Amino acid sequence: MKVCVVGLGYIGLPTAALVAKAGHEVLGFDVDATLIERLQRGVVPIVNEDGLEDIVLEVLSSGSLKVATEPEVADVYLIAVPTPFQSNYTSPSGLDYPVADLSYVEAAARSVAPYLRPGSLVILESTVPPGTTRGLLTEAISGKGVDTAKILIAHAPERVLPGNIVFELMHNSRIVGGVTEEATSAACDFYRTFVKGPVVATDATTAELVKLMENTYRDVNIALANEFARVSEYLGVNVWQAIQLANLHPRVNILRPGPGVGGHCIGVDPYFLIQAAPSLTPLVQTARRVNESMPGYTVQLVEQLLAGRNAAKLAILGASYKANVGDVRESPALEVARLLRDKGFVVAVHDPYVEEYNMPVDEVVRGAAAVLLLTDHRVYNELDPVRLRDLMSAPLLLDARGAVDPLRWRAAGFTVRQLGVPEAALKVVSYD
Ligand code: SAJ
Repeated sequence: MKVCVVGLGYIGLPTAALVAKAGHEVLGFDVDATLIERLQRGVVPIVNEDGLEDIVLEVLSSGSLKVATEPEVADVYLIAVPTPFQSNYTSPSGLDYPVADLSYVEAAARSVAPYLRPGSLVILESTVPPGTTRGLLTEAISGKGVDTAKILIAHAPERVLPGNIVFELMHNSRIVGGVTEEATSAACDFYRTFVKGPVVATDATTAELVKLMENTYRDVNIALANEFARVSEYLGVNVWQAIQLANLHPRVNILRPGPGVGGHCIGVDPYFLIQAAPSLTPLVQTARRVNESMPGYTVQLVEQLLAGRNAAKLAILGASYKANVGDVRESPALEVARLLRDKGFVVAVHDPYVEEYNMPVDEVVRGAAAVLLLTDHRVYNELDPVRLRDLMSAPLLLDARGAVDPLRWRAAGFTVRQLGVPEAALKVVSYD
């Protein structure tokens, strides 16, 4: 089949490459001319995704994937554009929460509309509020004069985990929901040509809700872990140990506390559910508030650790939103950096996965009064606390991910503060 993938970002590009590798003729379309030009030169902008660069380069050089700044006539259109939220929105009912910005979805639908023919299949992969595929997407197409009764329109939310995209794109199950049964069945047949996991049929609105339920489930559970961290500190208990013990129960799996929830999905998608049913989502709203409070709470821990010391420079290890990826969107680490700068600190940031922050750790840590481990990249396991201590103006460590062995750092002379571990415990075991 001829497939046109609209939007060549974190999802669109890997999907376009895999669809091409499965034997389809693929055109990747993106409005970003610089991106298209870079791809044409063989530059793959997504890093640290196993196998991705090889597959993209292979299908680009074989010609089964072409990229352009204009769409073309195709049998299948796959829309994978961003759906961020509009911040600072106050709803007519007075509730203050962000709502989805669907302008990219609308623009994508309008841009492919002139190329649609009776029987064309249009699949939306972007995460959207329930009702968008049947409503806004269909209306955007019909608004361009297309008879949508003759077009097959479906939603198949992407569900891959950044850091493991290629594997999950092929092996995860897919939930596919059409606006009509004919659209559902055509879209399912298409996914079965390149997905090895089960492809499950439903309707468009159910598929939209399923995706939001998945990410909201994770957000609420991370909020619970964060609440447990704060309660444990208050009660004088080590949360990491308590979670480990609770998780010995066969039906309990508590997630990990941290400095906040970042990325473009988990911290965003619950708002799409809130937007759809504001008075029915008190739990989801509270979870968002808990997770959004974590960067500020992390700053309080830093101030406690500094204990009134005259600290000018602080060093943050890890800028990306989670371990072992180079994506800084909505990163809690950068939010903590911003809050600390607002308080007058000089903040140096290190991250081996992010070009802007990829420099020797020593340079970032030199002269700092404290090291703040905010993203638990694997490489930080190899840090030598003795060497770092000699570079710093004071040997203080805040570990907001429960990632380091505090005894090893204390043995090197560090005062260690871990999120979810009370100050009292710190005083008892400290070497200084
Ligand atoms: N986090 C914690 N504690 C944890 C787990 C995560 O603080 O125990 C934090 C991370 O550090 C990060 C944020 O939450 O800042 C989100 O990370 P994540 O690994 O939970 O999720 P994402 O955003 O990388 O990917 C999610 C996935 N959804 C689910 O696991 C339900 C992925 O499958 C989706 O495809 C993706 O969102 C998406 O695109 O929607």
